[in-house]
Amino acid sequence: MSDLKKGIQNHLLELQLEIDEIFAKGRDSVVAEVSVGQIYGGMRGLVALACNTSYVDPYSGLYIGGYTTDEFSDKLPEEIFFLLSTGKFPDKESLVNFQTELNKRAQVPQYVWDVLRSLPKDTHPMTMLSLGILSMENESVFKKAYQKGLKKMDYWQYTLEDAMNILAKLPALAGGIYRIRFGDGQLIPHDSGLNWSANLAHMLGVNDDEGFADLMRLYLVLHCDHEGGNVSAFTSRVVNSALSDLYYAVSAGLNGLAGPLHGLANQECLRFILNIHEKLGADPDEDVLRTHILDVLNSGHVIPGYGHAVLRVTDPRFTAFMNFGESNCASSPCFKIAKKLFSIVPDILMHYKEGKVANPWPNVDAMSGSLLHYYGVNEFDFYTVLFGVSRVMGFCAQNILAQGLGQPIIRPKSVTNKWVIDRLNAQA
Ligand code: NMX
Ligand code: MLT
Repeated sequence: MSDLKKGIQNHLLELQLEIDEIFAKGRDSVVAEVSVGQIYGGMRGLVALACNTSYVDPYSGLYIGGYTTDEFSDKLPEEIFFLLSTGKFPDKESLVNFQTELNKRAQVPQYVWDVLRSLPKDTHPMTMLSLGILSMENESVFKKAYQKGLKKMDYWQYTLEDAMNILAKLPALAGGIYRIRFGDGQLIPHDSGLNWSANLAHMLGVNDDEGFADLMRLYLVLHCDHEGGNVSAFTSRVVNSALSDLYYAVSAGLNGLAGPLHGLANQECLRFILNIHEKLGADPDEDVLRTHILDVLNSGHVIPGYGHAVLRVTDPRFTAFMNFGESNCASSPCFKIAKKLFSIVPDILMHYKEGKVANPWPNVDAMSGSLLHYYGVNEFDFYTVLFGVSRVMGFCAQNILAQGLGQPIIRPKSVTNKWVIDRLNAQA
């Protein structure tokens, strides 16, 4: 058994003991309530899920296995996947074994390229990523084992196999999508001597700079997971809870990530910055920039990269990207505009329409595009694919743990307006 699998098995035992203890203390105890506002307001703040891969604190941001964003941001994505799914970082040998296993499975089947090449030339790269993964669904080892008769307690092991096969292929898939969609269509072969993120940097074929490989590493680390309730992870979990295999679940999660209020915000951010650059120049006057932002708000648009459903402070993932920019591309025009926006936008949003914006601070998407642009990834339609490659780690870890803990199909109760009115009348 691999160290990763052993690690997950041990983690599942620990988590199961905690759940046993929780249930012994009171399976029927009420720990949270739901308000009418939450029923109609996207369930914001409603506590209704358990997720043990990561946790988002409104005031200090993302934690993985108890580590703050600051504490894990210098790691490799492979180490982060280990942490998400086992609760611990791998030792050196376990890491190398895991990387070797990923390298063995990295080859993307030819039919995937045939599918992707047959799409209209202007297909969005997120459609290509989602479809590329979905097109491999027939390879699911979970599905095959389930059809033969799989015990519930073994679901997670086959889900892990699917996860390994999907994760291993992601750098080649994303690199290939970039080259088909924006380049000459020539694929760059996977290099078994490189790690997961370095391979992605290599297969994009944009830039040989070490700084770019390090940005890819950081990018794939910072976007990996954001607890269980974000649109993409929740979607992926709901789909997998019906025992649709991981190919269906990952593809579904990516379809949610492709929305402008979620992962697509990163491409919208760079579009926003480039637009400022074009209209107002590389170093816009603060008052002019302020007026521009108010114009955008008053025309009914959101400021991409600002706000969050859970966070109430600057996203520490934004800070990690900003620190990277300070060290690597402080004088780049896009980075400078992104920084200037950070000094202006929160104050505007804080006071906009009597403070209706719950969180005026930047999220992960406000800075990442400027860094990619500096290294020559100028096609911002591609940015969410990079977010997606990373977030698949979270989808996989969340679904493996949920399967291992025997979690049931997700099916909350919805109600009609009449039900709510009757309930309120009964309370009056
Ligand atoms: N610009 C303008 N208005 C905003 C913004 C913003 N950045 N953020 C929130 N609002 C508005 C929001 O549209 C809503 O208005 P209305 O009542 O007219 O519908 C009001 O403020 C209250 O919304 P909140 O409770 O603050 O935010 P909510 O939890 O509903 O949504 C986001 C969270 C992230 C969807 C929202 O802040 C947003 O649309 N931000 C811009 C898009 C973005 O950056 N998304 C990326 C999120 C991170 N990610 O990568 O997934
Ligand atoms: C994420 O990383 O998923 C985003 O910050 C959105 C969220 O957490 O809701």
